[in-house]
Amino acid sequence: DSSDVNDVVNYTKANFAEPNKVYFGKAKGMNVMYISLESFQSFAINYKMPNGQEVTPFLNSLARGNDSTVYFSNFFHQTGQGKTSDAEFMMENSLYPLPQGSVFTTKARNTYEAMPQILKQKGYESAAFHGNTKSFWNRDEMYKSLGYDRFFDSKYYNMSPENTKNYGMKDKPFLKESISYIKNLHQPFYSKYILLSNHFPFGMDKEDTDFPEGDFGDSVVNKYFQSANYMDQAIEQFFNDLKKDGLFDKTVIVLYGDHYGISENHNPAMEKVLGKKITPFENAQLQRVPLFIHVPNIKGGENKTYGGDVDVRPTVMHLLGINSKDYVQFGSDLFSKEHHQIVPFRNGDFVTDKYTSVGGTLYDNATGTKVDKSLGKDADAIVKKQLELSDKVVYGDLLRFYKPKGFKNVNREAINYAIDQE
Ligand code: GP9
Ligand code: MN
Repeated sequence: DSSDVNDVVNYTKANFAEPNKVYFGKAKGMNVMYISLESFQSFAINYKMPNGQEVTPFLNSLARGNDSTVYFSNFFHQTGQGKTSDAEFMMENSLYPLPQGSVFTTKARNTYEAMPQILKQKGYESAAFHGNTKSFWNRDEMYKSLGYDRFFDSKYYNMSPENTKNYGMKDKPFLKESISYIKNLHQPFYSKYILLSNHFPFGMDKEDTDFPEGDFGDSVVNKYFQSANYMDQAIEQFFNDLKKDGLFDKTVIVLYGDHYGISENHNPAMEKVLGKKITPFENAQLQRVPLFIHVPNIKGGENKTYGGDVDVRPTVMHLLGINSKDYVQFGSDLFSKEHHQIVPFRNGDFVTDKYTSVGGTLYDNATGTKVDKSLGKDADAIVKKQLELSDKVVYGDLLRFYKPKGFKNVNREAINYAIDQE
């Protein structure tokens, strides 16, 4: 009830990290785009095939700071069984997904105070783009609760056999066709694009790639590089289209890997890729996914701050000049000097800037060796507390009882994604 929500609000306010003045409001009034990079893990950034070819030359250029982009190299996914949808959930709510099952499928009717609805009050139109059926992960229900005005699903795309593979639209035609819808959005807009083609088991149609397969004795790992290279090209094409259309310089673009693509079943091949043994410690390090944030007119480059999905919402709100203090949030602004460098995983393991905890064993990040677990005691308590409070919010639908200043609830009845509403 409302006393439970008070505990949560008190906790999140007490842990608020003040915005960094250098970044606060840097992107005020600008458009926002989130691009979900399917199954994309950080080990592929700057990775070179045995013949010397970079897998993701375009994303590598962003990692160097090109196009006013900041690259977070110590960023981790925090997803559970809800995979892509869990990452979406965290990005927009700064809450954790559920310990079992998917919050999108089981808690879509809750009250949320999510990015699309927050920005609606600042005059933004919101739109989600996804080249597959709208009911996948129950998105058509959940997106209403998040406040999305528009949802461009498979009905809006040319789903020809050449344009699609197992999970729907291939990234190049998907982003190409999205451009015409983007141009018709009211500005400023808040939007997200769910890429699909770099999905397990990563096989591609021959005509879509001339990039070499890997030779690591495992078809999934071998094809991952090809498929990641295709996604890299699709993003470069999209950036060029945005530049041509004059959108690039008035848009914040957040690109993030949604979750791991290569599971522990493929460790023998991944050991060849990485040239080292994949211990429980190394497996936790492999949960790094890239986070890039393009902000017009800022100085780009690598940022080594440790963080995870829940930290993105306060980071972007502060870039847009909206103070997030009044909102229930478990993350903190990655640019803040007070940012908490503790990254909880959904199973209670965690990574900090110094230590990694896996199954109750603590490791030193610098050496990967076991250390006395009392060194991680404080972080462990924070991780447990955060997951527990977040679960209370989601299971108890507690945001019903708390409204941040100036926030207006979503009116689900006023939202309709049927194509004949156009
Ligand atoms: C499908 C996409 C892929 O819409 O979300 O599913 P996932 O990566 O979550 O298995
Ligand atoms: Mn996914």
